[in-house]
Amino acid sequence: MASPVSTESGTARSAPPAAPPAAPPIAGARVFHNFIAGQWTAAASGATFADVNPADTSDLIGTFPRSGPEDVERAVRSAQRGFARWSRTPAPVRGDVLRRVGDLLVARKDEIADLMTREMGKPLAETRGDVQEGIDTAYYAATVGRQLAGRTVPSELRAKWAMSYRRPIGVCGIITPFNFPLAIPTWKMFPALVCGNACVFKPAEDVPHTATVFVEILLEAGLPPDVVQLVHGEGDVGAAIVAHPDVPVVSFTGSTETGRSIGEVCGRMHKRLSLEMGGKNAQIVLDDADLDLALDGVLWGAFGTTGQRCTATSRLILQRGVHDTLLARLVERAAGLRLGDGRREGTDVGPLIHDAARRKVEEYVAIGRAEGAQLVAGGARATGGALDRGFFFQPTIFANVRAGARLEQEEIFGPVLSVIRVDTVDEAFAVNNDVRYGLSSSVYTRDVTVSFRALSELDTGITYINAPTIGAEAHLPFGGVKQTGNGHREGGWEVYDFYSETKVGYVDFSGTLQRAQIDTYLGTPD
Ligand code: UN1
Repeated sequence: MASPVSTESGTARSAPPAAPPAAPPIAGARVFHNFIAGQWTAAASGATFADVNPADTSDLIGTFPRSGPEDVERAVRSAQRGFARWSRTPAPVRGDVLRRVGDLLVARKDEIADLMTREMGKPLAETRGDVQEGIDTAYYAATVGRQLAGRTVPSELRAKWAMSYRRPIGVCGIITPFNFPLAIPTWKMFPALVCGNACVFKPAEDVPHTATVFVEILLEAGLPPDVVQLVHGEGDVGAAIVAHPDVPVVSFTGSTETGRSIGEVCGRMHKRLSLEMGGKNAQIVLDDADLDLALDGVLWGAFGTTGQRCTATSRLILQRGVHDTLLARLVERAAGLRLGDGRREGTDVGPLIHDAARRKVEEYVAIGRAEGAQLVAGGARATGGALDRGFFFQPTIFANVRAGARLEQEEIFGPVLSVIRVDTVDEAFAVNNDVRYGLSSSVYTRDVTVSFRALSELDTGITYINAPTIGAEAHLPFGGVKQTGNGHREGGWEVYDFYSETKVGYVDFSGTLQRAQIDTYLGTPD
């Protein structure tokens, strides 16, 4: 079962409720629970699912509740109680809880990174980075508690004040993916919480352990129990949260297909919805680029996190003059990447998250071949020794990929890079833009004019100059255009607008009826 949170730390304010004992459905497995209505509890149905290490499927992390609508119902009821209390807590006090969350994440960074790598595979350097992104988000949110600004502006009438301010909204449904098991929940929940909302959190079923530890930390830091609910399970749990009439705000990161159906429900129910979805991000390398830099950038962008980032570099657009040289060097370097258990020193690339993800990558390799692209690296499962126990796949590169081909257009979410040759800057930009997604883009060049053209002409939410497509910083707005998003941004200062409702107040202290737009107008001073 989930280990009760240590309260020995000086930062602990109140001991969170301990998890109840439960009969393990799989002999010897640790049994974890939901956190609903202030208690660690099993699913109402008693059903569970197993969480396994994708680098070694014989390593069972534990079992988690396979929840259903009944559990979601209880969670929403409790979160409403939490909201009633938390929304009245002063925002600086709310921010202070998040500062303590940041302190606890700092203290437990290595431990969380280790359990996260065990659960989803990316190497320890990356899971430490994931925790760091959560720490950065916590400390940023903590200061926002003292800055949730509105505006006071002049009224057009005498003896009258006009001002805007923010109000909390209610219960937020938070649905998160496996690839950033800590960072993405923090991007959503910290702003939601500092704005005074309560959260019903449904993490991806591949990473329930990280989510459990995250909620333990929130409670240890002093978040009142009803304010956060953790409901484990599969897509039907997310669907029940999205469709619940008392969840007015939904934030989702995941596939464009799932985002579309969430959007349909939220549209019908007039809900506020933030979507972060697919990407087909390109790194463009122009003839004048620093090739060493470009090479390091594409290896990190394409094969970091085994290509399982929505910001991953899945297309490499090479100008003719550097095409052959860079491609040859890239193929050589890709072959030297060390695959393995992310918890082992020296591993560059971990496994894919599960077998279905690996099968999807295999399908795209077949599609690439059928489309006539030239496979120049990888293309098969990585096998032999310990690799046989996990979902490993070789870093894969296709050359001569045709712009417009499925391989070049569709999100694969794996270690597959498509190389497209172009003649000119204009052609490179056109190829970059000719996809339905628009999250991040990258241009390697020494030309300042082309750099600024890229910033203004590439249709993505983020453009990097001389840096890879991954690595957005937590204190800047994050999100994409076209079918990557729906216009909202996470991170930075903008996300606080999503999680708060703007209200306007007018105070008339003239003692008379003053009629706006009628009794005064510009140009008629006393
Ligand atoms: C994601 O892949 O869903 O910019 C998020 C980056 C990370 C976040 C990725 N900071 O690559």
